[in-house]
Amino acid sequence: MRAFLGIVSLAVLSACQQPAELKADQAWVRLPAAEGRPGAAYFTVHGGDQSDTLLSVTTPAALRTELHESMKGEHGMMAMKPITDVAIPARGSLAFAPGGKHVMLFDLGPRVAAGQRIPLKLSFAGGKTLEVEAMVVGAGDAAP
Ligand SMILES: [Cu+2]
Repeated sequence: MRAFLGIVSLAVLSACQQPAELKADQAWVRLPAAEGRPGAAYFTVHGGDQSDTLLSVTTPAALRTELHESMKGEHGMMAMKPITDVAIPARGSLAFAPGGKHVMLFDLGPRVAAGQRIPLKLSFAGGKTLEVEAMVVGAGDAAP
């Protein structure tokens, strides 16, 4: 009986202490409607056991990137502004999605096309970097 209880409490303990790992998924990139305009990258970050801060997202497919947030500006027009130091809550998740936070991809390489996958590198204040493959979709295509 004691052995049985021991096993049960061990199982409960390990369920509570399951470590959460910082990771990112559901990454995709929308190409610009016109050549020379920036594209946009979206993804979801899942926090680890400790909160962290997303500092930058880069890709070899674009010369320059910026973290942005879209919001309703004056007269109901959508506007966007650069953001820095995006907080990722411990064990929480944060989505970069159309109409909200996104990564602007400036000077996309001319060979980047719909249907491809391009790597995104996410850098965090805690020192960790994550690389995810982003599905590339055309300007008018639905989110994958
Ligand atoms: Cu933007």
